Amino acid sequence: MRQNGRMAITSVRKPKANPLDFLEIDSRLSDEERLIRDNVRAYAQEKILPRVPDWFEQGTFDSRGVAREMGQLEVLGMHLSGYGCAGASAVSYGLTCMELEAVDSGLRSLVSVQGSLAMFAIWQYGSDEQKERWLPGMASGELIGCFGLTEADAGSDPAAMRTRARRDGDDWVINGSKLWITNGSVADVAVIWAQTDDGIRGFLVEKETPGFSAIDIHGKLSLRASVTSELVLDDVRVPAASQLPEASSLGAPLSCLNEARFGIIFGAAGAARACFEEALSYSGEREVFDKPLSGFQLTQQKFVEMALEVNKASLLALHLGRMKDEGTLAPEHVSFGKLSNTVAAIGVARTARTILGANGVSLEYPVMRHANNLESVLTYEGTAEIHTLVVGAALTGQQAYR
Ligand code: TGC
Ligand code: FAD
Repeated sequence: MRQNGRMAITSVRKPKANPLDFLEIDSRLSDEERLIRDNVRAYAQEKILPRVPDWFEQGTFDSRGVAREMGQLEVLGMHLSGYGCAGASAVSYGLTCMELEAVDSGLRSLVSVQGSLAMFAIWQYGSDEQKERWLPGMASGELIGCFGLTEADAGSDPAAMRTRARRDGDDWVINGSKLWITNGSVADVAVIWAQTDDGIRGFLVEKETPGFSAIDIHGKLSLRASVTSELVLDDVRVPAASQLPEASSLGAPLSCLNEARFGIIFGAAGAARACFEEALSYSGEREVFDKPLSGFQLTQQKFVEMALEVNKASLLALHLGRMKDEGTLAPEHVSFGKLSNTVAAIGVARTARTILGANGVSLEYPVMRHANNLESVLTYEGTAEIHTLVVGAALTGQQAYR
């Protein structure tokens, strides 16, 4: 029926499904998990999100202040037990990463590197003295850590690292450099992985140690609200007690990566959800050709495709989280999740961006910021190609990355 030359909008059946939780994944969470998730969501959305666009535009980040806030929220190393850590479940930690990355990947990065890389390395491979010295302060956010594995010529292949530690009496002397290190210049302690005569070992290097310096990397078009640095180690002398005693091969840093990659599985789903929700809200208000953008078939197809990806990513994250809590999660499962969810998230972010038209390229909306961030997320913690090869090896029994 036409009214005033326009087609009247006929009544539509009120949908039963909640567009923001289509598959009712929330109902699969425990009350405690929901409570933790809701607390983190409220804090991140109300207190952190308003500051992110400025940081992103300036290419700065209040690492010290945000670390303290995250410490107060009890999310730093929250999946670890003792030493001031919250001892939460893997799912609760994952949901936390989801909410942090729904705000910005840089925020989740700070928490991942602190809790899953630096703190986990000390918690899993450190001496009692090292744990007492560092973990409580890192859990509270008073102390910041970074994780130095990547080098200019050894990214996907960390076994090729050139940084070397040689024994000299009761000390170790470390020479080399690390590149692309999150939290590098703000860290009080750097976990440095280096070759020794006995293979790869880990060392805790304090910020003020002579010969150690950190130089920030500028000009990033991604993760702009995150500090990324080069670390230089020029005859850095550390006592024997700075070595992580339980780390005896490349397997040690790679096991830390499992922890951080796990957080990214949830985090990427959070970034995707944020883009989907922004586009959904925008398209309901934006009128084109005399009706809401959301009423066009082409737009709806985009929403359906995004909803499939966001829901599948969230389900996958939850499934892998449950496996981790049960103790059945293997590294290849983590690779499967990191690969699947980062690829899905970047696709959702790009599609959501198209729905916002020109506004989509503006920092006033979060979508292109997420899309740009996700380029780093696709690359760090093992590139999409490396995780493809890990899953490929698990499927075929043949390693193809060498
Ligand atoms: P390969 O010979 O396969 O293994 C060496 C030893 O490590 C063990 N291993 C693992 N252990 C635990 N977890 C894993 N995921 C493991 N993968 C391998 C393996 O069993 C072996 O143990 P052992 O006892 O026999 O010595 O090692 P490879 O040199 O052939 O390399 C394998 C490959 C390519 C999969 C690995 O090098 C890799 O994962 N490369 C990607 C590197 C990467 O992800 N770098 C990330 C740097 S940190 C970062 O990006 C932080 S960004 C964080 C943020 O800001 O959020
Ligand atoms: P390369 O290894 O040179 O890879 C280049 C391309 O070659 C990629 O597409 C890769 O997938 C492909 N490739 C590599 N090997 C193969 C193969 N066998 N077969 C087919 N294709 C292959 N590192 C840290 O240690 N600590 C940090 O805190 C940290 N933070 C980071 C923060 C940011 C913002 C970024 C961007 C990176 C960070 N990284 C960090 C480094 C990150 O882990 C590496 O960039 C990543 O592992 C890839 O290494 P690369 O950049 O040297 O790429």
